Amino acid sequence: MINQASRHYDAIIVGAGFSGIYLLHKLRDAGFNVLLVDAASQPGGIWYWNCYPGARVDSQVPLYEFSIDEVWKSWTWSERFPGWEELRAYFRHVCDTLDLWPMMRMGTRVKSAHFEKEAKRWRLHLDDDVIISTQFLLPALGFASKPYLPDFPGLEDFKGQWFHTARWPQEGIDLADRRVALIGTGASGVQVAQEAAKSAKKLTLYQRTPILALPMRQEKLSKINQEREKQGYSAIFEKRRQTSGGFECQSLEVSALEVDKKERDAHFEYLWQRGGLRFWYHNFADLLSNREANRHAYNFWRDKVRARIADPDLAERLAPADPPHPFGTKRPSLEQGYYEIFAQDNVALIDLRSTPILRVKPHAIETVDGEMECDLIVFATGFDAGRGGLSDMNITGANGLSLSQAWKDGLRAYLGMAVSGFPNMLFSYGPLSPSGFSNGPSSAEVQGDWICDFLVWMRNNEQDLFEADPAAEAGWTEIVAQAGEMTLFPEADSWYMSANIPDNKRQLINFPSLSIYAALCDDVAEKGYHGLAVENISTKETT
Ligand code: NA7
Repeated sequence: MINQASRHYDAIIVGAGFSGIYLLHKLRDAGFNVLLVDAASQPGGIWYWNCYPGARVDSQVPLYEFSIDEVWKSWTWSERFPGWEELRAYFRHVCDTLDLWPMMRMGTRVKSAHFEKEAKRWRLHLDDDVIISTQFLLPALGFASKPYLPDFPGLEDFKGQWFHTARWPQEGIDLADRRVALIGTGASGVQVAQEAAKSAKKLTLYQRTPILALPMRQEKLSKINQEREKQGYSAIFEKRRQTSGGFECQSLEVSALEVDKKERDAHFEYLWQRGGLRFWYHNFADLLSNREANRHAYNFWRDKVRARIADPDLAERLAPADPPHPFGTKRPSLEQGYYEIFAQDNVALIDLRSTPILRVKPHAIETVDGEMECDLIVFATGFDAGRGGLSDMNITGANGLSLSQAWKDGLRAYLGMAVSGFPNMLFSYGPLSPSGFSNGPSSAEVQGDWICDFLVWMRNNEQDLFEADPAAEAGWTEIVAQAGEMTLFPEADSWYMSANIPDNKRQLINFPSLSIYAALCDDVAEKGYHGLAVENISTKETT
């Protein structure tokens, strides 16, 4: 039985990760009647779904947290790069501290959302058959909410267990003494591999493209040291909004080609020793735009990694003489002893470029070289990034067109937030914004502040309907494409290019700089939110 709309809200947020929680906090404080809905039973976004062994964040403390004073002042991390359990606990702390629970409806999936043209409001059908409505719809699904499962023939007949890393059972899976087949070597694959190698009877890692992984340099954090470091937090939080990646610093202004080898290697070495993603975001100015500069970085990385691998064949597969793609155009991951696991007797690497998978058999994976038995298959094969989760929400706009249909020829969105034909909808952390390229909380706060300011502006100006202007939307989509052309990103078959999903249109799905993005959004706001047509429904005045 369907319960008709029992509640109408000013705004409904979908998603309880960083972007959704931040929006909830901001909009509640701004006086909006707001509800947050999430399919997960606990907040945390990807840290709810990605609870596989070893799952942890690749941004170091204090970058990967909210800049909200009462939250960070009352929270202490135990590790420099926290794991999923601690991240989940952090989200509970955020909701407790900000008293957000009463506005959260967890464990509820939005089955569909459609814009009612007459009533000029969004109606949401929830999976418990409740229907709710809202003036503003704010999907905040993250870029990685729809896992990608390649279509390997025979999987349905597999007699063991199989899981995607992003749909790991909440009760956990013991890897000890299992014969684990792991497909994929992105950030998730590396983390699972490191854990599985410790206890699995056999770990077979199926690699299509070698990951260009960087040393994490994990550290335990003491409360007392952290309290001392907190004196610098406000400055770091301010700074991270002003950098291209949302980190505490960004690329140097100097080209890798302007300095001699000694100086260049000294900087590479400095970044390497400091660890984390710095080799990616604090490198030379042209790391991601000049092939020669990029090659210097790759060669440095390759030689560092090869020095850790005794077997030359293995070294060539994990760190090839020539780069599989320009360094950093696929997301590097962080590793803790990843390259050493391949020397263990219980670990094997299969290179799918020379040895493709033919099919899954009831107890094995068959490649062109024969069968390798396994009783657990782990798919660390990534996501339909950016668009997948939004498409699955079955969003239908004012003209009866679904968002998937609207995007069939490619993604388009004004400022990476608003889509023409979908009035009163803004997504945070969505495609064509800096989301995938930048540190999550930094981007979530920049967009969350902007969205909240805009809705307050609408209220103050007695406007209640907005929609992206198609020309402005096309202009923004072109800006993102052009920004991409200035970089080496188009050279990789990455999820950044939407090239990891067979049928998606190849296009850069993220704006490549958070600081420039924030400045452009601020400019739009200062000029009266141009590019967004606004309307007062009662008086029908349009600006
Ligand atoms: P990623 O980074 O998208 O990695 C997916 C991995 O799966 C990658 O190694 C892919 O190889 C591999 N893959 C994908 N499809 C296949 C098929 N059909 N056969 C074999 N291998 C395949 O996902 P993650 O979950 O690791 O990380 C997602 C993001 O989370 C990450 O970028 C960070 O921002 C955090 P490929 O490279 O395409 O050859």
